[in-house]
Amino acid sequence: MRFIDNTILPSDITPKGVFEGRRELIKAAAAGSFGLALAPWFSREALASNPEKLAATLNPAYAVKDELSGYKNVTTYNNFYEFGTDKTDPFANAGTLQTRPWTISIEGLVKKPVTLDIDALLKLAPMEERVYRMRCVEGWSMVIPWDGYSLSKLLSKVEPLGSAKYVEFISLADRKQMPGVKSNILDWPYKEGLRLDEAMNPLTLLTFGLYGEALPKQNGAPVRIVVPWKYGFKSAKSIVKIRLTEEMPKTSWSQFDAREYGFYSNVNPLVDHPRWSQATERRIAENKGVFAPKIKTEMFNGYGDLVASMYSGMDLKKFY
Ligand SMILES: Nc1nc2c(c(=O)[nH]1)N[C@H]1C(S)=C(S)[C@@H](COP(=O)(O)O)O[C@H]1N2
Ligand SMILES: [Mo]
Repeated sequence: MRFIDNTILPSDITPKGVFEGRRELIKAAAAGSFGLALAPWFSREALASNPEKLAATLNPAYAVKDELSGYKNVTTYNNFYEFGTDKTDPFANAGTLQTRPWTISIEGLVKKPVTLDIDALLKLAPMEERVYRMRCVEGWSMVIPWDGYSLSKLLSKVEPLGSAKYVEFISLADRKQMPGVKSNILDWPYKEGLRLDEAMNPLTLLTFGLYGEALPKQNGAPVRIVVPWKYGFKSAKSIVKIRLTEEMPKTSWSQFDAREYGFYSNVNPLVDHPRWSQATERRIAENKGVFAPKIKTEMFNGYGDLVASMYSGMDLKKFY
């Protein structure tokens, strides 16, 4: 079964394939090195194929003080089902993703629909660096410095109509570039959504980079959404379309199993996933790896002061 915390242990890595090319080598070494030291020849360039610098200014209002998870963990242990369902698959397989040329179309219930090239998007607003806590629904969490700007800056340019109530995010789905799209585990393209007020909340980040560099392909290059008070799957990667709608959009994970993955999916330690508790999380820190102690999960992932008012009067057990 997928979407369970299938922690990687060094014993999961077979020696076969270790010398079958650089990405394979790095994948095996990176996965095997949870708890081990990084080989000296490892460079950041080896972990990301596109280490283009982004000039971003730290926004201290949105920078948590928790220990960072470390570039290697952030870029080698994650989910991106378009490239496979194991935690090391995105890093091993995302090299085939073409991130230029790239456009995003913003359409639906807006006054000024537009298709924007990635280079225009990068210049649309000043780039900020924000350090966010990220909580995967599977029970692990990371602290990641992201680079981007509030999605609201883009949405206000297209002028949402009064009838717009939701925002849908659609990721690229190209079998030629994304080997995982051949499997039918999800209904492709990957689709996510937010209520319009959630999408306009300044915390919701249109994201182009991490650690001051362009997003590595495995983290959703060249542009993605980051919504830190919700479970990680709400933060759609490699998006090509943003659509404003009146009806609540269907999302890939709620289509997969509506009982397990609701539309809201706010981080909530009081609402368990049907198959596991959400009360605690394993915080992946720079040098702790899989042996990191569990910590208590916070309501709204600790962002309640910035987001709780959007849900006042709502039964969050019903609207999970
Ligand atoms: N298109 C797409 N976006 C996706 C996913 C995916 O499989 N496909 N996985 C989600 C999940 S489950 C998580 S936890 C985060 C991980 O983001 P990160 O790898 O940058 O930490 O991406 C989310 N966005
Ligand atoms: Mo996740």
